[in-house]
Amino acid sequence: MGRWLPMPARARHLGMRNADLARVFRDLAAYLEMDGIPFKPRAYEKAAQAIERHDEPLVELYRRGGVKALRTVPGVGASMAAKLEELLTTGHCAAHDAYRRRMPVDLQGLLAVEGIGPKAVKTLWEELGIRTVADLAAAARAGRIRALPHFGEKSEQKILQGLAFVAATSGRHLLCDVLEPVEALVRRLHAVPGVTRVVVAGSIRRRRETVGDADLLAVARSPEAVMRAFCEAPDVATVLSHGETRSSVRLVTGLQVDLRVVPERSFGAALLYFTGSKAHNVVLRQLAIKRGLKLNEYGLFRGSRAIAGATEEGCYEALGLPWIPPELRENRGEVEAAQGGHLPDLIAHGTLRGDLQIQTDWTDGADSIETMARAAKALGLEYIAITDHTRGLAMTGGCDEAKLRKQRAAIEAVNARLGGIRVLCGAEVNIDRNGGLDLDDATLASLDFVGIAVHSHFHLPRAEQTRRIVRAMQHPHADVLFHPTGRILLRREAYDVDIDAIIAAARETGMALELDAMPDRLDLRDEHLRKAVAAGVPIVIDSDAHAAAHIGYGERYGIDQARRGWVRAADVLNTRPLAAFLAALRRRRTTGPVATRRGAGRQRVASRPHA
Ligand code: DGT
Ligand code: CA
Ligand code: CA
Ligand code: ZN
Repeated sequence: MGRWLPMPARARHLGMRNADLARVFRDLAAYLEMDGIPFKPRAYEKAAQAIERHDEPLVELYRRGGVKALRTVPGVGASMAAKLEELLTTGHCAAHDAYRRRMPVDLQGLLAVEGIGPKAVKTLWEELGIRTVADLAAAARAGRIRALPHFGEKSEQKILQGLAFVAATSGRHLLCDVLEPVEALVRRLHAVPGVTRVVVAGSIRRRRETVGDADLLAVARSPEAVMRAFCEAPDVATVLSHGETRSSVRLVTGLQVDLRVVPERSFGAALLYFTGSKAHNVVLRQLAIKRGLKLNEYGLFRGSRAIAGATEEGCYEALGLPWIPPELRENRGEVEAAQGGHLPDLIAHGTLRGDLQIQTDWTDGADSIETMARAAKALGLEYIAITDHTRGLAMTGGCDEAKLRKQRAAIEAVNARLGGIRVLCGAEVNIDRNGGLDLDDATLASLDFVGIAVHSHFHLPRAEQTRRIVRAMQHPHADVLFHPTGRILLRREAYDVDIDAIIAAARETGMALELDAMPDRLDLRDEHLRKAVAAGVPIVIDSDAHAAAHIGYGERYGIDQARRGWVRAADVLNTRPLAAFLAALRRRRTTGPVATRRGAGRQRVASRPHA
């Protein structure tokens, strides 16, 4: 339901995605408006919307039916279809390129500022040479905009307000959306002769869930050649600055990318500096000062002599520290832990053995039980749990008791057909408004694995929401709380819930908490994970897959997020082999009433090393 889905792999490799095509059309609409051409701007704007909303990638549509098929998209006329064909076959559009040469400004960036329309962009460019949002901010602050024709003190004020809003609310991207274009850029730069290193630093290297901009570092014999290749890369929409050792561009996706070329002897210091976080850097610099040293992006210096700088390890070592994993570099106690020799042994990629939240075509998933099982097996997983929705979620065709009995038979048939992976019977049981579950106890008891989740009444007051969820967690047949926060990144806030109370309840009841690895969800922020693990609460990392292509999310995004939360493999139930996993589930450990077993599960889970 409205989940983030990746582009089908086929379309991605064949060139422009619908979003890219729509962006070019939006640019054209703005350029046409600047030229004062009537009607056409609206037509291009409307076509851009239709292209963006079109379910099938236009590249597929074009391959099936050529230009004629493109004209079936609402609002796309003959000349637009010709432009789409040009874009799909060459990656360029001559008309668009000509406009961009005439007015090389960060068009979409500027238009995103409230109060700036295409005509204003044109005037700002022609009168003041404004190309970027940063140029605009500088001009507005200097009071240069009020002097322009058709502008005034009031519009300057409005622009300043618009800029403040843009700075505060937008401009961040999901990590999952930036990884691929950034990696493509890295590969391109690697291919430039004389380039010995290209790496990603900044928040991407720290694997933050959202990213402001991308920071690349390179070591190269000829910095000019790298800079040229960077600024001329096919994904680049606008060159924001082009210098000898530093350039910035905006990609067609709107992501800003900064590239710096550094000398080999400074590479480690530069990587350390530009990986950040800023707060981590500040602590390291203070440590250096205490030792009579100076740390900056060029190296670690005693007086004018560099004592480290070529490698990150060397810099840390000279500061008396072991190397600290980038995911921990947020100044949340990692430097102290490093000094004390107790950095966590972070969960590694490739350690998950099972995936525990999987929806199928029995409810709102796209694929069959068998397809999901085969996909999981292909990725090397040992077990999965099918957790379709329950009847409380009527719009998904949620399962009732009878449907779950039928599904068990279907799962057993798949297990009989398919060796090498075990499919468990589970459910994502709906928590009702009062904390009750929508399946009877006998059915819950018959399942191998029970996740419970809130899917409605997101806006209850905090105390009520917390009480409701805690009550559901006390149900003796529940193993894990799915969607502990319900947030959707950059779109929907978490429910107002007392996460400390949820963690305390998990600790008391022996429940596990889910790290949902769907990359626009990641229920459980880094700090939540850290608190949960510190409390001895077991974690489950799962993909929340609604299609076979999602099964890898636990490995890709879940582990990254877990590492940011100081999670070790032993803290995660599904790093265990099947038998140990099943034995560690709350249902297997809880013989009597939950209340008499307080804390027992916690100790076993926390103290037992990863099998
Ligand atoms: P983002 O882009 O908002 O997701 O976050 P970052 O961490 O990538 O931040 P960014 O791109 O502004 O800068 C990259 C790194 O460069 C940052 O993590 C630390 C370093 N850095 C930037 N400005 C400063 C600064 O003024 N002082 C120090 N110590 N480090 C800085
Ligand atoms: Ca950055
Ligand atoms: Ca940056
Ligand atoms: Zn679903």
